[in-house]
Amino acid sequence: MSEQNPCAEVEYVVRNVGYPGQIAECKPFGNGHINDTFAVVCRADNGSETRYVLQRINHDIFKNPVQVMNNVVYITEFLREKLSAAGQDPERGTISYLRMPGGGYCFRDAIGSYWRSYRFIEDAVSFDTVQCPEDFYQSAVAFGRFQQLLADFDASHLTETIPDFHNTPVRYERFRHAVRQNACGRAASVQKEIAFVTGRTAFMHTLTDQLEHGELPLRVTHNDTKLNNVLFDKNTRKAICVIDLDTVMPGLSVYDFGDSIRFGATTAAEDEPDLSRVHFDLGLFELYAKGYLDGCGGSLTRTERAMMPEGAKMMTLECGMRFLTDYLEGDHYFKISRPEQNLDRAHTQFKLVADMEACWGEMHRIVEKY
Ligand code: ADP
Ligand code: GN1
Ligand code: MG
Repeated sequence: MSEQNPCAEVEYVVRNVGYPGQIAECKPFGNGHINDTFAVVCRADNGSETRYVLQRINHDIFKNPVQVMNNVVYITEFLREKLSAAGQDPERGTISYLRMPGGGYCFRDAIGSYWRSYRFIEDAVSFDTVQCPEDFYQSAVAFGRFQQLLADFDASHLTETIPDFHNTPVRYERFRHAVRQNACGRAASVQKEIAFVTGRTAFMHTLTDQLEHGELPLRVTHNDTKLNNVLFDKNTRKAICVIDLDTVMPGLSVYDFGDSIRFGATTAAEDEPDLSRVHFDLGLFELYAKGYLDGCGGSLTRTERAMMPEGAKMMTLECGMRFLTDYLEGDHYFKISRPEQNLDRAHTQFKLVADMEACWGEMHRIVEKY
């Protein structure tokens, strides 16, 4: 096997993680920005096929993949029990990770990459943009319910897989550092974007201050609540399973709410280059707020509900700042498929922030209704 050839690496892993039967197919899959995902089809002697998701965990980002797997296995086992108790099918409602040779849930290949695998949830789809409002509502209920299911999960079992993940002031410090370093000589060309961020530093402390003062409770949250991290049943089009659990950690409910809004309550894709097509959609904001609160089943405090608009703006601003940071640093964090994609992503997020500011009162009136 050549160490330089990623295909040979994948082939080696597929042959050595202990899948049953013959490997019929293995191809790249999904649109995540972080891990490398493949769909693997295994064929048994009787011809029946079983599909698996195989992922190379991004080791640059997740410094300790074994701890990531401890977290996600703990969480999915907890969810499995809850779903079974509620008379639901845990095989569709959560992820089932495979044990790897050696007994753990991670496989380390010859060049030091970490891999994991889980059963493919059949007849399920995920969406990269909101195609119909009902899907977005469904995803909101799923993330709200996820929050509620984990309400009594003991957070001391969890390792913080990426420290300060949604600590916006810390993210801002890293952004300032990237501007100062100017590693790729790109800072001069993005002065307007840099000014957009620095003009909002006071706002960035809002949620972390409230957490510190005990006004917002620390919960176990998903922290990456994009629409494409929910699977929908192909036939009923109901949201069935929340995936991408690598960043499930202690966090704020408004982070989960807000991250879904920044990705879904918009008229265009996250990387749309034509900003005239990017608008914050207040109707989708309201629909998601309703679905999220329905899913949470009354478990959020009054302050959490009141701070949902702040969560939306914070996650959008923070994500835009992270895309801009990555652009300044040479695109090493988020996967890109074309030059300037991270800059386009930053632009859409800043456009959404500006749109939210323009209807700030309206956003608050909406959440006060519920
Ligand atoms: P990343 O961290 O890179 O975002 P994800 O775990 O979210 O990785 O997986 C990437 C994409 O693969 C998801 O957004 C989803 O579209 C798809 N996907 C992952 N698991 C499944 C599954 N069991 N069934 C169907 N699609 C899946
Ligand atoms: C990444 O892994 P994925 O594609 O679901 C990122 C999120 C960002 C998102 C932006 C671990 O999510 O924090 O909000 O891209 N995940 C990580 O699309 O950094
Ligand atoms: Mg994902």
